[in-house]
Amino acid sequence: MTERMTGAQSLVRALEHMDVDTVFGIPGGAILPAYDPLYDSTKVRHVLVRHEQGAGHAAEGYAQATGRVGVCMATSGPGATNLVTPIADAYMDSVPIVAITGQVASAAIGTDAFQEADISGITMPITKHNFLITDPADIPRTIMEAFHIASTGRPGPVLVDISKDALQAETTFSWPPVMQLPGYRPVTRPHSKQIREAAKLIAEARRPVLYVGGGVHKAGASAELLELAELTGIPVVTTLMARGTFPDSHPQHMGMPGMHGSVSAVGALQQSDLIVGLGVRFDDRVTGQLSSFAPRAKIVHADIDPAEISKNRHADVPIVGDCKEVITDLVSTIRASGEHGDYTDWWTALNGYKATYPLGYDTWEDGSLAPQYVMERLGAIAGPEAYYVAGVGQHQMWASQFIGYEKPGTFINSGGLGTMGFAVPAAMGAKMGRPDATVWAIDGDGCFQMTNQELATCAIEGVPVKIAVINNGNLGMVRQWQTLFYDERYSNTNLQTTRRIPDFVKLAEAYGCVGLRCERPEDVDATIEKAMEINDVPVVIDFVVHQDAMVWPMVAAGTSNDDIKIARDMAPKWENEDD
Ligand SMILES: Cc1ncc(C[n+]2csc(CCOP(=O)(O)OP(=O)(O)O)c2C)c(N)n1
Ligand SMILES: [Mg+2]
Repeated sequence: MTERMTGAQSLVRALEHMDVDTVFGIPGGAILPAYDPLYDSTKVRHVLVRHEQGAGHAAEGYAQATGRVGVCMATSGPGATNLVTPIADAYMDSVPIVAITGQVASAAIGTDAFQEADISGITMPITKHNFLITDPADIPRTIMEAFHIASTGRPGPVLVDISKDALQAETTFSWPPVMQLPGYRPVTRPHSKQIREAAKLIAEARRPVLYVGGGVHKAGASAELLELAELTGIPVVTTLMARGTFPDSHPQHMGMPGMHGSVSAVGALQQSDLIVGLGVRFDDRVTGQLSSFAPRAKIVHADIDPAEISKNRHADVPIVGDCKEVITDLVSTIRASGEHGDYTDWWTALNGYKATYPLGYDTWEDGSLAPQYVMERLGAIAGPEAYYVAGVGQHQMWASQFIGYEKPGTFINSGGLGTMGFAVPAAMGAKMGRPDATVWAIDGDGCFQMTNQELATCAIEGVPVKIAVINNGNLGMVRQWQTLFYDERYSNTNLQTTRRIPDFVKLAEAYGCVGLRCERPEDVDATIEKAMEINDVPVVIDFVVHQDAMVWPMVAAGTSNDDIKIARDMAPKWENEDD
């Protein structure tokens, strides 16, 4: 049935048909026609944020916690450009979001009209796809296409920019529209010959590793991964984007690889003779210096995006496909062959690394708080069912290392872009997507000062997130690099939060949240427990920690993984050095 309505009404109707329940945004002139019918929608809840960057990260948090498409909305010009950072963030981490922006009237496009910015041009390299609509008849079909593109194949952000006159004009609406995407056909079924090749290499290998990335959870394949790991007995490493996809407590788990990975995970990759990469991209933060990465390893690389395969490291066996199908096929092929590799010596070496180089940290004699201890207690008290959403910096790495993840998707962070300010709005989006779950943001004092205004949104909209600010008074991760590589010359990294500017407890209270402070190890449990008991308003804990805590292990940027340090000037002793 076709109905007459405005383009704006057809936009809202299309969102309702796509089962959108939450949109994060801020109105303005060009998008205003869309906000009028939105006012009447009983299905779509619009959440008025305080900054469009918050809308974008909230959409990402919502998407990552639910597996559904997150939606954000902004006006033209500055509203749209404020979405650029979260769009780039979603692109780097393959997060399915749809960003809807108003554009100046079609006749004014290209004239430097008031609040005009070419947002489709600006976001061309950071969106999976984007659209500029000037004909209202295109709105329903384009919305359906945008959701389809964002959520299928390798997920990612899609922008839909709609000119104001297209929103205002009369059009006809009918549902469902017919999508017109003839060139878009993501390959999900892996090639059986490639699967057999991979199974053969696995049986022949002596030192194999399953290198697991964000793509495995995105494919919903953590159960299949567990089956593959236990069937073959191969050790598993989980990247920053895959923490929780394989349980941390599992004896086959070696930890996180990369710049701040564990010795066992980094060593496993470096010394392997076969890396089975699943939904990974051989990112520089994992490989270190590429030319010396895992020099003796053959590579099986499975990914849904063919552009990832052999991008950084040549794949001996490339497999294009959805990780769930790839892993399922690998399991059945290996099972049918009945062949098993012998990894006994390999496990002896790896268990040695695990026992000799566990993750550890310094405690402080002056009685001040070690940030890593805060993470350990938070993980223990909030438990594996909670969601943990990190900012970017030292606290992010400690959150990855010391909380302990058992469930897929429970650690949400900005991996690829490394966006300070991600945590508070992303935690808000995660909590709105999973209202029954406990959602903890773990933020730095620097990051928190970039997007904490969304605490107002949380308090007013009734989104009781919990925020642990790891307050070391500094842009700690940058300060760590200055300690190690710039002769302790601390240029512009001291935020002077020790002067309580701002006072995070008062700031929380000003935003209608509960503010707590914790400065000593003996108060950590009681403070976290108090926060766990408050479920009607957001809670912020100011954890004042020692400013000199460092993230270890570390592979210095651009150096070889073989040169990983477990503390300043302290390197592990590798098994093969004796060979
Ligand atoms: C938007 C943005 N600007 C700058 C950086 C560079 N950067 C990376 S970590 C970091 C320090 C973060 O400080 P804080 O939030 O206090 O976290 P800490 O490292 O102290 O735990 C900076 C400035 C970044 N990642 N993102
Ligand atoms: Mg800091």
